[in-house]
Amino acid sequence: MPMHMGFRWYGEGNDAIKLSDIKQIPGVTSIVWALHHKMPGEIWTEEEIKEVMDQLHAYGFNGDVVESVNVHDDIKIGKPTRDALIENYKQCIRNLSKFGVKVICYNFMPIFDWTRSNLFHEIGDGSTALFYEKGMIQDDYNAMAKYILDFTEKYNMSFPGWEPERMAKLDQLFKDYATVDHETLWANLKYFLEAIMPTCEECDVKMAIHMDDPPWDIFGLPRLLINAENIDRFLKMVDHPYNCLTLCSGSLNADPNNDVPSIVKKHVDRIAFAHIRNVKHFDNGDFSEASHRDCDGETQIVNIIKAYHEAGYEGYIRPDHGRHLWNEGPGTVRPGYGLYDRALGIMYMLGVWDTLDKNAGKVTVANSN
Ligand code: CS2
Ligand code: MN
Repeated sequence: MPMHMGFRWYGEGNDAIKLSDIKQIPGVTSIVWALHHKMPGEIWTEEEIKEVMDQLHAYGFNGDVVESVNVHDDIKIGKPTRDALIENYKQCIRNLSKFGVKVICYNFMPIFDWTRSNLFHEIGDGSTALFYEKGMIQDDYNAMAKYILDFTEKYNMSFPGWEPERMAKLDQLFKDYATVDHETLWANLKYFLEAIMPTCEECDVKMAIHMDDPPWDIFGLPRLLINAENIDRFLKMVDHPYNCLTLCSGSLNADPNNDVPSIVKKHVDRIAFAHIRNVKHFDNGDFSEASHRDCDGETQIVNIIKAYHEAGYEGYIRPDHGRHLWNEGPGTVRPGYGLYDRALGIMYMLGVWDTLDKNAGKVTVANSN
């Protein structure tokens, strides 16, 4: 079985992109989805899950991968309330498995998900991309949250991990995390995973942790999934076949010392989900997201695809953030999640993949959805 090509979709009424648009991108079999209106800790009901699955199936897509079932802060902090929240998480796993879900992507970053200082940075050819200006993301977490929330409010959308309800309690959240250092966070992650692994095994659902983005501490908050050494530690800490990775090339390569192809080679059996994103670095530590073309960034996109191909990867793969092209801009596109650049990224990846198939004497079979 070859790898499965996926495309992230935010759902009916929550994404300007239609399933019928995605259907026209060659090779896509899997829609990566979520119930974006759910707060961390809430149970996803069977009815709600079925509704989305039916929409996906109507276009011949599978909904095997969910991104994300977000983990409640109390679990990350290790509050006494965590056990009840973990029970809810297990119930989500059970409910999702009833509709064929195989992989849950999640992250264990304190408070914030991916963090950028500019959502529409001009990169010089008329397109825009997510940008990280190091100097802007230092001490003032309120200013950064305000930048994101002003945007989401103005354009009437919400970003996963940046829920206004949580952001309204930002100072309290920072107080709650004050005692959570790296070792505490590792221990709380272990506690969470050990509690849910039996359910994952029973339900045949892999938990695939996303890399931290950017892969270093921000605003004094600890981050764990940041380099090869910590990935090794994570996989050994809970050495279970259902404890897997979402290996996000762009998140990791925001630190140019991270060599993603070597991590693919070492851990391919534990990579349930691959995110492919390219990053361009500047000497002062700033970085911009870039097209998937290898030479437009330093992430080694071709070597990454090659590493997956050589290892006979059979998991799920998707283009991660793309640039905004051809009239995609504030108000018409979800930052990082436009239609065109991600579609171009898929064609680039499949171009490399199919060439490798040919070189290896394999016949590439068109995906029958
Ligand atoms: C995603 C992450 O947009 C992105 O960068 O790859 O936000 C990812 O969905 C979460 O961290 C997973 O919980
Ligand atoms: Mn990613």
